[in-house]
Amino acid sequence: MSKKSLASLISDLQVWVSRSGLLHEIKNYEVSQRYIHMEMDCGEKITVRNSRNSRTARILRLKKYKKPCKNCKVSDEVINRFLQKHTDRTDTKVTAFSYSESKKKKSKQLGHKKKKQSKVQVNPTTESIQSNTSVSEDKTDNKIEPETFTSAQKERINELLLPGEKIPFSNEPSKFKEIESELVNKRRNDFKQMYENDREEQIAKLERTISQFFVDKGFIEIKAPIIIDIDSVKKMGIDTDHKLSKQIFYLDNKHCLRPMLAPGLYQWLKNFDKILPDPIKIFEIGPCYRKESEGSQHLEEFTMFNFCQMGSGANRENLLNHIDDLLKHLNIDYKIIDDNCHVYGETIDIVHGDLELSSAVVGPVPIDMNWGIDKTWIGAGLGLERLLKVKHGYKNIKRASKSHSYYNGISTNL
Ligand code: ATP
Ligand code: 9VF
Ligand code: MG
Repeated sequence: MSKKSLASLISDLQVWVSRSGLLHEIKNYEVSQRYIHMEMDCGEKITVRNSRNSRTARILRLKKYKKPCKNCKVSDEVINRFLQKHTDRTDTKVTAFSYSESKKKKSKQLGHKKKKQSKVQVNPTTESIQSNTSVSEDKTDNKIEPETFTSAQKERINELLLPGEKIPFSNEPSKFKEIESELVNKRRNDFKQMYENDREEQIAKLERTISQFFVDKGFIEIKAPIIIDIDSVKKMGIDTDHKLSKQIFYLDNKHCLRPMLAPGLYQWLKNFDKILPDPIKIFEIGPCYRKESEGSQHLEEFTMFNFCQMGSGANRENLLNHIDDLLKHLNIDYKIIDDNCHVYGETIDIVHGDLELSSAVVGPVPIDMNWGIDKTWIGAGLGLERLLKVKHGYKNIKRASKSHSYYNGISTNL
């Protein structure tokens, strides 16, 4: 018997249990691809992962709560329905680092969530990023009439358009060549302008911005090898027979490309612990590699920023403050979702819409032992291409990737 999805539990029960055990009545809720946004009768708003393995789903199935929320004025009828309604309780194995419904459908391996309860905060001071308007690179939401252009022509126009840019001229089939040549000219012009005025590559520039910001915050920058020992992946709890090891690029029987920065950071924490004063604050920005099957949000080669602080000040509040400082500095709006993953257990995920920007952790965690680390720590990993996707409103993360097809989000096929 399979477990009910969280969305159907919520639809059946119309209640939610907070971390402190308060039973809330749901006023309204909205299900998006990966998250469920809920508003309680008391006014509290929360976003949780839409996963049948989340803390919320588990608690709803187990029907555990301490007391009803006074401000929700939960009726006896609602409480009785909650207590009496049958819900499935078959245990499901969670095998990857993180896990989500959408990932499961696409048989994703190294996404890794077994979800947990959530508390949402919206950064109120930053402005939302405008996404594309009438014509975009996403074939599904542009205004190019399907019968007007062939799919190859549509693809070509979308490739040449910038996010939010409107198609020039009319969209009659006879005009395709004209439109294409107009767009090619515009893009060539953009490149000339960039060469004249700017000359900075967006991933490199973002790396410099983040690096400077964290150096100024007292973190020391490190660079660790990209080719790593398979043993160090094992020390992260990922064995070769582990499902998520399928996402790792193995080079030979001893080495692989790093899928994350943590192994290098653990090593540096250990080294610096004998040398530097408390707290040890370090970070790295660099390439990571994962075999991925998903399209618009995943790259197989991407750039991770991971900071961590070990010793004093290693608490949730400081962790969230560091992330908030950075995302405010980058002017990126976000929400916080409490989550769960296989490498670290509980995580705090930072999301923009349905896109995960970061997973953050408050240590210690059991795998610390494998690295000889026995102090408290906080840390978070953020993907630079995902930050660029949000910042520039790219529909597909490929525009932000290291590639020969786009430079700073502009097609080079001109
Ligand atoms: P997702 O669930 O979206 O697959 P994840 O939870 O597997 O991501 P983490 O291991 O938490 O990712 O990595 C930290 C951050 O690195 C993510 O929040 C994301 O910003 C970025 N990241 C991870 N995998 C990729 C990828 N394949 N392409 C681009 N960025 C990625
Ligand atoms: C949290 C995301 C264990 C003290 C050396 C640093 C962290 C970040 C998780 C990342 C990962 N971990 N992609 O570790 O900061 O490792 O999966 Si440390
Ligand atoms: Mg994550």
